[in-house]
Amino acid sequence: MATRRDLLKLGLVAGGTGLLPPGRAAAQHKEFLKFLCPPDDRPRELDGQPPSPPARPFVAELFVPPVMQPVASLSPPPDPSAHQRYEEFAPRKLYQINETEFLWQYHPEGPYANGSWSWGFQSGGYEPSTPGPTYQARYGEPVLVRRVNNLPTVGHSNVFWALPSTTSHLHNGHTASESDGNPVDWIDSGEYWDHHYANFPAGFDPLQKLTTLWYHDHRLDFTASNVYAGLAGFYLLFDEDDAGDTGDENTGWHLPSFPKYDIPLILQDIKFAEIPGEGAQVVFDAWNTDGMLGDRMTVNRRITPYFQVEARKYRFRLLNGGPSRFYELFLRSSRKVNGTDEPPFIAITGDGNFLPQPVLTQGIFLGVGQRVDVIMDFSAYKPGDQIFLHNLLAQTNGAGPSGARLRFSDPQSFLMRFDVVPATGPDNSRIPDSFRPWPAVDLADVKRHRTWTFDYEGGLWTINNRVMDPNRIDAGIDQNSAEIWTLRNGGRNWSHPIHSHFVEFLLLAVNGKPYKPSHIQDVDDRELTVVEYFQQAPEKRRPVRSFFGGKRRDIAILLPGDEVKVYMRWPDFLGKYVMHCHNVVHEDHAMMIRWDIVEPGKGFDTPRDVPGGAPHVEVRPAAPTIEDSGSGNGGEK
Ligand SMILES: [Cu+2]
Repeated sequence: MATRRDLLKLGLVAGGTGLLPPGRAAAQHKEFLKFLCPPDDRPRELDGQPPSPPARPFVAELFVPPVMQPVASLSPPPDPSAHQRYEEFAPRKLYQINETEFLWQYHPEGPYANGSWSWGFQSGGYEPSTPGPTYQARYGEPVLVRRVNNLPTVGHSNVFWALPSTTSHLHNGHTASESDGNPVDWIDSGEYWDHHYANFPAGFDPLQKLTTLWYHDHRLDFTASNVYAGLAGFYLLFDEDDAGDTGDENTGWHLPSFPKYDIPLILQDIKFAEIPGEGAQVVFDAWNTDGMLGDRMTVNRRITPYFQVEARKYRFRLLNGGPSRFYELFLRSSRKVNGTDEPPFIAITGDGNFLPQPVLTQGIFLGVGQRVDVIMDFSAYKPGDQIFLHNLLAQTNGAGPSGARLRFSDPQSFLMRFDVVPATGPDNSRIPDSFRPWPAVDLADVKRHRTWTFDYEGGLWTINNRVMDPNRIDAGIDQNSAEIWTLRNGGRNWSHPIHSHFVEFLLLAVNGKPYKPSHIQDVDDRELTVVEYFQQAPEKRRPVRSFFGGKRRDIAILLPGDEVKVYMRWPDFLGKYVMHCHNVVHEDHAMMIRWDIVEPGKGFDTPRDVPGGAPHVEVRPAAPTIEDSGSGNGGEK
């Protein structure tokens, strides 16, 4: 019988584009894989597959993940030499989080009632969950997270289509390479990895602060399956003192208090099949390399849930958790309030950062991995009123949005329902007039220009005609320098949400036109600056049609034929990172590059092999086996 290591290798070879030089990979795989990626003008339709078992909407209650609690100590203690700048940012809190397999109840009725096999996270005295517990992190408060892989060994998990070999990326954390959750820094069942999150803004620039981050699996070739299995959760970064985003509505910006009135919502579409004797189980299509769509819309992994809200303001952190669907979100209320039954959102962030000013918007567009925090004000509603969250973007295949719109009445458009109940106390939250300006673009620091073209070749998803090879460095970036990257969609029909790790970028141009963040186009098609917008009397303000994020982001949406130009700079750490398509099915097949931050003056343009014989997996700083980790599977000894 094959050993676990053999199976892992087999898994790698099967997913395998990362192991071969690009030319050989393309040549060898072309004959076998050409059917996987259809021609540009013929994306494969996913309709026609048997639907998931029925599930009545608004029967499941929204799951709100618990808040992570620190532990007093870790045994063995963390190894300071495994981390960059560890002593300088000595952890002030220690956490332990365990990756486990469990039955998760997506819906309380019918074939869903007994639960579906899932992977997720468990910590402290909490039950395991997906999404996992939410970190309440703070600038100025470094933490260390010990992540233990307590999943069953290969071949022994009920989630048979994912790989119990894991690495966890803190999406868009400003994180040292060894703690970033690089795709090759994986651990197997029974092992652990220490992540050091220093929690300071890039370049110590307060304008580079972040707010809504999330953690998710990033295993090379298996990201889609492992995130789809449930390995995701939120990491919320608050400001360090009594100013700004404190998490307390009585201080700073007075945003609704965490965690009671500040709630993260991960949107994921899941496909189920009813298995005799096992009920509804999650279906993963390993043969589909276009992208996967589910027909059951989940919020925090409950199918179309309801949530009781007090008649007051809330902050919701909307996250598109993939794997492949794009969303455009709208609200609809059961009766007209303030003259409308289509209330707007008040958007306060785009991806990981605060906007200069809040934006009133009718719709919110989210590519996979993107976040927008919104304030929703239920204070004008009466107990018994209902507000529905809809997705009106139609999508029938992995190519991206079809261009058609769903109607509010379409059952597929419903994501969740907010049920208004009386307020239980005073609402001391406010909506500030302004947050933080964008960080500056300093063109004098630009050392290089690079162009990345996202396309496909021989059944594989490519960047600059190459597939992912973790032993090839596609870009060497001088530490502390800035660069301008042009991200180009080479396909005529495919949409790609492109994510680069470590720092957020500033948008310079979209399709050749300079990006003008100060301009908003409202629903009456008037163009006006944010300042002009807010100078209007409140009753004269009209929402924007749809909010696509601000100037600063960590994901660039490349719709068919799009080209965007972005500015980035890379201070503080050295080491290996990645850029990839966040349609995680594209990422796994193998639309990803490795780029490294190198010492100033040692940067390079032409791809080169990893020095020193290019081991597939580099020497790992900290991954000893935990004896008797308590889950019952314990891993190999
Ligand atoms: Cu893509």
